[in-house]
Amino acid sequence: MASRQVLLLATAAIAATFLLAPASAEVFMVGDTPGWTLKYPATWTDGKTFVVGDSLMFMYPADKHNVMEVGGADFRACNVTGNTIGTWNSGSDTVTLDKAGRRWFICSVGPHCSMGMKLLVTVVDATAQAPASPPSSSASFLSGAVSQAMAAVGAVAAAVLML
Ligand SMILES: *[C@@H]1O[C@H](CO)[C@@H](O)[C@H](O)[C@H]1NC(C)=O
Ligand SMILES: [Cu+2]
Repeated sequence: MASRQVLLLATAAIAATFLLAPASAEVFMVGDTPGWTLKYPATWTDGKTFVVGDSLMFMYPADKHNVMEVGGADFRACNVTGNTIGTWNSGSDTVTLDKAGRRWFICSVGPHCSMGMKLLVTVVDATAQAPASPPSSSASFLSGAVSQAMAAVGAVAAAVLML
């Protein structure tokens, strides 16, 4: 009897971890080790999921690069004189992904964009499928947590299919 309760508690704890995981915003270091430089790897976004509330941290020598947010057409053409949505140039810039959808970032210095300093992120909304009210009893909390964890897995699967 006691071991069944321990098992239930352990299961609830694991389910709660899944439940709480999407709430903690992630900070992504753009490009990881080389950062936002000419060595920025084109494959950096592979396998990553960007959720609303996460943020991008661009680290680079401020005298050599910058961060410019543009639209899709200007991104594809590396048009540094197109319509600018935002510009950052401190060398240590945090950009919060505050809404779902696509965002396009380039470096507007010289030919850097065409040399590979361009980043497209697709931001997904993980809270869209959260339940409206918190469950009351521990049993319904458990099933609620499990179903939300399943919903999160489903959302990621759907996001992957949309790419
Ligand atoms: C760049 O953007 C400007 C302003 O929208 C536009 O006039 C120009 O044709 C664009 N150049 C390219 C190469 O797309
Ligand atoms: Cu640059």
